[in-house]
Parts: sequence; structure tokens; C-alpha cells
Amino acid sequence: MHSISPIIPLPEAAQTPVGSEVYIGLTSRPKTLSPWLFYDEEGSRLFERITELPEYYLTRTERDIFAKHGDEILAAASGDRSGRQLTMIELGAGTAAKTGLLLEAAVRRQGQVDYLAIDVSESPLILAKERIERELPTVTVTPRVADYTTGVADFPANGKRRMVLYIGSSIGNFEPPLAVNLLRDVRAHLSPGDRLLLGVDRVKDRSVLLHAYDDESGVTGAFNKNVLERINRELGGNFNTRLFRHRARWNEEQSRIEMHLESLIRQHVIVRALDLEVRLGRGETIHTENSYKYTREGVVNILARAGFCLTRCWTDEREWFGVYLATAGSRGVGWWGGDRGREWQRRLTPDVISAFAAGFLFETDFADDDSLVQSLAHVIDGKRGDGGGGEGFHLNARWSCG
Ligand code: AVI
Repeated sequence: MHSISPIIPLPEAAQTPVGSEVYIGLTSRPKTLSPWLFYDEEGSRLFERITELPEYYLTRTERDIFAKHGDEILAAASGDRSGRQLTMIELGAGTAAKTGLLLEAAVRRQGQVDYLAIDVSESPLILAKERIERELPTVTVTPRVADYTTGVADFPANGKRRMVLYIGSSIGNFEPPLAVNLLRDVRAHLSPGDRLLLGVDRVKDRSVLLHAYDDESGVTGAFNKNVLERINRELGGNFNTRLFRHRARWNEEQSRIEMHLESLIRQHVIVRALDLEVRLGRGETIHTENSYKYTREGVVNILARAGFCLTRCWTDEREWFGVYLATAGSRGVGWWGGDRGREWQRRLTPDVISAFAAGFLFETDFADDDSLVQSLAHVIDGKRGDGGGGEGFHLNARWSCG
């Protein structure tokens, strides 16, 4: 006879987005809490303060790149010769503070600009619309409240070239395969030749990185601990944040900064609305955030796997932050025989081949060997074969940047 253990239904609060995330995270091993939980009203306010900290160079450096190269970025995105007009779309726009510099450059270039600002919370979007339309009257701002991390809805198609902005190194808060999925979803809503402008923090000296995520004035620590306060406020938790220490670690192997909350003593915490008792050992941590740092090659790789190729990149003098202009590729099939085929075969790397999973192919004009070799990272599949012209190498997928 089989004994069937009764299924105990989870409390209702565990079925809300916040409740289920907290329930799953705090019953996992090791314990985790998703970084999106940081951003309630208090967390968003603390994040704004982080962006002004002397140690947190990311926001300032990216803003300086936009201030210095805004016109060049817009010229490259429009395409120098065609001078096509751009529609701008921003994921996670917030108050669109840095975007203002790019919008100004777009106004200088094309006069009128349509700007679709997407964010999960409505209030910063309303502020952004009000401010931008007052300061730049030829910009039309359309706010859209949506969670782009669970899929983007259609982008406006008004015959203009579209440029999606995903700045602030927000892509760094996703595991690389999820980052590729997110960008692939964006790619699926674009046409060949549309653009993506990605702002990504770079790998650098570990002490610079650690200070950026563990500042002297303790704002990042308060931001991290606010997730426990949020659980107390919204789910009836009894976390005592003084019994936790904010920890920032550099994980070299994974190329990421990790944020943790370390329990200073052995303790039990109750989360009433979830009917949950959480036991923490002394020194045990709750992993709250990853912030991946990328080399230029790393960015090219995730772009290629998502169906984009790198068009141009800008950085600051210290090369701490990168702004990458990428182009949505198109599909095609090509055949290379003889020496040229063998040359390609030698240069294929597993990363490049894995990009084949993206399923995007393109047709090249094969005119220029040098540029083919330079854009090697965009080769996404290679197979030995006979294309009808004898022994050769069949590359049946490659990105076009054209
Ligand atoms: C939003 N995101 C890009 C920030 C980052 O740098 O990963 C979040 C942050 N966490 C601690 N400080 C800032």
C-alpha cells in the first residue's frame, strides 16, 4: 500500500510575485533573494543615491561617454550616408536622466524624435515625460508600464529605423544565458538594420569594483539590507537588519561582483504571511545580487548569440565602461570552399559555434575577405562538407553587420 502525503497548500501570499520569490529564495540552498526585490520605493530612492556616490563610477562614466560622444553615437546609429531618422525605445527607462543627452543629440540631428520609455513603475515615467517634453519640445515621449524582463511587446513600426537603449549596465544583473535570452527577445521584435545601444560595465581592477559595491558611507549596505526591511513591511517578517552584514565579493571565475547578506549569529526569522521559519547559521549568507562585468569580447559574444553584431563601441579614458552600438542581423546561407573555407574552420571557437543556437543566418556578398575575418565572432556555425565545388567548408550561418 502506498502512503500519499497530503499536499499542504502554500499560503496565499506565497502566490504573489514578491511572496513566491521570497518563499523560493529563502527555502533554497544556498539562500537567495532576487535583485528585483530591491526596488520598492525606498530601494529605488537608495539606488538613486548609489548612482551619486564617489565610488560608484558606472553612472557618471556612462553619462560622460554620452556627453562626449552623443553626436557620434547618433550619427553611427542613423547610418552616415542614409541619415535615416531614428525612433528611440528605452528598456528600464526610469526617470531617463542620462537618456536626455542622447535625445538632445537626436534632436540636433533630426529635429523631431519619438521616444518610447518602458519601465515597470509608472511614477518615474510620468516625471520623465513631463521633464523631457518641457526641455526638448520636439521629442514626443510615450510612456509604457511593462516588465520587459518577462518579454517585450511590439515596438513602434513607423517606417523609421529603431534604436533600443539598454543602458546603465542593467544587463549585468542577469546570468549570461538569461542576458542572451533577453536580448534575443528584443532582437525578435526588431528588423534587420535596427539598432541596440547597450551600456555595460567592464572587467577592471578588483579593488575599484569592490569599493563601488561597498562604499564608505554605507549606502550600498543600506540598499542591500532594504530587501529584508521590505520583507518585514510587506510579508510580516521579523528580520533584525543589525544582525546582518553587507558583503560584496569579486568572483573572478564568473567575472561578477556578488552581494550577500551575512548572518552575524545563528538565528531564526519568521515571515508570517508565508508561514515560514527561516533558520540561518552564523556566517551563512543570503545571496542577493550578481553584477557581471564584461570584456569587449564578452559583449560581442552575447550580442552574436542574441542575433546582433557589433557596429561600434565607445569607452572612457580609463576604459572602465563600454557603450556598444549593435545592429540586428539578418538571415542567409553561405558556402566557402578551398583555402578560404579552411581558414574559417581554423578560426571557429566553441563560443562562436554556440551562437548558432540563436538560429539567425545571413547572406553575405563575400566581397571583402578582411572584413569577414575581422567579424569572425559573428560566424555562428560551421560544418565540413561539399558545396558542389569540391572539398570545402560549409559555413551556414554568419552575421551581417552591413
Ligand atoms: C542596476 N544595476 C546595474 C546596479 C549594478 O551596478 O549592478 C545595481 C547595484 N547594486 C549595487 N549597487 C548598484
